[in-house]
Amino acid sequence: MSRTAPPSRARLAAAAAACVLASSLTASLLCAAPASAAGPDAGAAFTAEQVDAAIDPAELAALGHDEAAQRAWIRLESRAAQGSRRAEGGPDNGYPNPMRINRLKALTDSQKATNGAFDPAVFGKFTDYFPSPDYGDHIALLPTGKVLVFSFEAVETDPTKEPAPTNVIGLANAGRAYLWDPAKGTGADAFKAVPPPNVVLDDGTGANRPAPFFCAGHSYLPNGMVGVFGGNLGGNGGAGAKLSLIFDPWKEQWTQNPDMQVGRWYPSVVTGADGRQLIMSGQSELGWGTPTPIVERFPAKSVAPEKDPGKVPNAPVDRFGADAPFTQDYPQLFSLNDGKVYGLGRVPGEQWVFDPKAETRADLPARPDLDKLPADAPWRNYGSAVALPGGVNGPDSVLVLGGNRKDPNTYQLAGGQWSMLKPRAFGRTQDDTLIFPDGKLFTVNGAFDIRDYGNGPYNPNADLKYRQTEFRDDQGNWKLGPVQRLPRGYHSNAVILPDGRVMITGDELQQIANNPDIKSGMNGTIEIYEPPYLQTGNRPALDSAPTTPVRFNTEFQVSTSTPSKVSRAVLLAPITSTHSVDTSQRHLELRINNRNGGQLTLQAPPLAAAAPPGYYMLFLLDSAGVPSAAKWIKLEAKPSGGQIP
Ligand SMILES: [Cu+2]
Repeated sequence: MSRTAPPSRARLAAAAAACVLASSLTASLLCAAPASAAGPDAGAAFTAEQVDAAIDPAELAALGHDEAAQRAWIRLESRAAQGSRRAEGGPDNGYPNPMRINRLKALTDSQKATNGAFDPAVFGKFTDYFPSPDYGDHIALLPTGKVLVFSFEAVETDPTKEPAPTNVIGLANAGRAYLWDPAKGTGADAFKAVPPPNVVLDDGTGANRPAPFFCAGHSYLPNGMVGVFGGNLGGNGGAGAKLSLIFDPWKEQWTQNPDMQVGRWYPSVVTGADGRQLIMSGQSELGWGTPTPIVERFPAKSVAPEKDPGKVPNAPVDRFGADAPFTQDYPQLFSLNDGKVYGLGRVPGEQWVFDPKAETRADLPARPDLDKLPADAPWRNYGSAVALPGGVNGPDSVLVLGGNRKDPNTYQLAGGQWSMLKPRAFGRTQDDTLIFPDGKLFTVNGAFDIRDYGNGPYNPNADLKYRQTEFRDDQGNWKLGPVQRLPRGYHSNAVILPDGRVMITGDELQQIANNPDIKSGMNGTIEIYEPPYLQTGNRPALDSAPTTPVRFNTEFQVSTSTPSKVSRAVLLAPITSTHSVDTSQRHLELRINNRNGGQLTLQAPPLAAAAPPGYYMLFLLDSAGVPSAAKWIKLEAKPSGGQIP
C-alpha cells in the first residue's frame, strides 16, 4: 500500500483500541478513532465517487490525484469521526446557511453605515473582502510576497460550538496550509495548497495525518524560511506536540526536523541577533495546565544557523541554559537592540530578560497592571504587544497594549522600567497592532474574551466596538477609526503587505458564522484595508535595491525615479503571528548618507542586535510619511554566498 492510501484496517483497529484506553483516563476526552473503522478499508463508508467529489482542486494541482484523494478522505473521515456530517455539502443542522447570508449582509451594511463618517484620507478604508481556503489562524508574510496561512480541519460548522480539533485524538486532529499570492488577485486561483507533512504523533493511535501544527509558535530563520514549533497532540484540553517544521518560501514546501524534547501547545518563538530561535512556554504533552519551563533553541548550538535561502536546515533543537517558568502560555518575546531577549509574561510578575550568549535569565520589574486585572484571572488574556520603533539603532522598548478587556491603558518597558502610556479607547483582547512604515501604530481585530465578542461565549454576535480600528500618532495619542467587516477575535491576524496594504484574516468561529461560501470549500475569508497613506495617489518610487545580501553597518545603493520625494528610508520586518503574538515585527530608520540624482546611498543597521539577520521590506517615504512600495533586502552578518532568489 502506498503512503498516500487511506489508513489500513489493522491500523484503524489499533487506533480504536488506543482511544478507548485514552478515554478511560480522562472523561473530557473526545475521541475520533472509533469511527475511523468506517474508512474505505473497513467497509467503505465513502465511495470513490464521494472521495473524488471531496477533492480540493488546489490540492489536486499541487499534489496529484492520490495525495489529494487521501486528504479528501481524511476530511470526510474527520467529519464522520465527529459524528457530524454537517460540514460542506451536508445538512445544515443547527446553523443554516441563510443565517450566514443574513449575518454577512448585516455586517456589510453596518460597516458601510459606520465608515461613512471616516474620511479615507485621514483614516484609510476597507476595500476587498473575499473567500479564502483557510481560516488563517497562523500567518507569515514571505520574502516572495506571498502569504502563508495555516490552521486545521474544523470539526464543527456550527459556530456556537468549538470548531477546532483541540480535544480530538487521531486522524481528525489535522492541520492544513495555503499560500495566497496577492499578485494573482482575490479569486480561488490566487491560492495554492501547501499541506504540512503527514505525521504520526505519540498519541497511541498510529494515525498518519497532515501535521496538526495549529496553536504552534513561529518566527523567521535568517534564510527567510519560517520555523514552526509545537502544535496539538490532541486531548486533555490542549496537549503539546513536539513538532519542529520549516516552510521553504521558494520551493513552497514543508520539511520536518527532529522533534523537540517537550510538547508545546501555545508556545512563543523569537529569532535573536545570532539568528537562532528560542522556543519558550506552551502546554506540554501532558495537556492544558502543564506549561513547560524548558527553553529550547533552534538550531542546536553545535549547528550553525542556516543563512542560505537555497538550503533547508535539517537540525535538531537543544536545551537552552536557562528556564522560562511562565505559568501562562504564549508569552510576548522580543529581541531588542541590546541583543537580549525580553520575555514578557501575561502574569504581571513574570517578566524576564534572557541573555542568548550567557544562556541566563534575569528578573525585570513586575508590570504595573496587577490591580487592573480581573480578580478571577490575574493575568492578561491574549493581546497585542509591539517593539516600538527606535530609529536607526533598532527597538529598545516594548509597548504592551491588548489583553485586558477592563484596562485600556498601554504599558511601555524601556531601560528596564515600566511606565503607563496613553490609553486606547477601551480595553480589548485578541487584537493585533501593526507598525506602519511611517512608525505610527494601527490596531485591528479584537474581542471581549476568547470566543466572546461581547455577547457571551460562542455567540457570534459582536459588539461593534471590537470591529473598530484604532490609530496611534507620533505623540502617542490614540483615535478610533473605521470598522472591519467581520468581527475577528481569537485566532485573528493581520500583516502589512509589501505594497503597503493590510491583509486581515483569522478567527475561524466568525468565518464559519458569517461565510455564505462555506460550502464551496473556501471556508475562510480575508479583508483588505488601505491605510491613509495609500489614499494620496502620489507615492515615492523605489526602483531598485540590492539583490545580494547587505552586511550590517555598510553602505548600499538604491535607485528612485522620484528623488525629490524621498525624505526617509525605512526597514520593516515581515510579520508572522498568531494569538496576538508577533515577535518578528520591527521598524528601523536608515540613514541616507548620500544623494546623487536618483541614486541614494543608505546605511545598513549597525549590527544584528538592531535587526536580526534575515529578510526585510525596504520602503522610501516622503516628508508626509507616504511610503513607496517595498523591495526586499536581506541583512546578514557574514557573507553566506546565498543570493536573494
Ligand atoms: Cu489556539
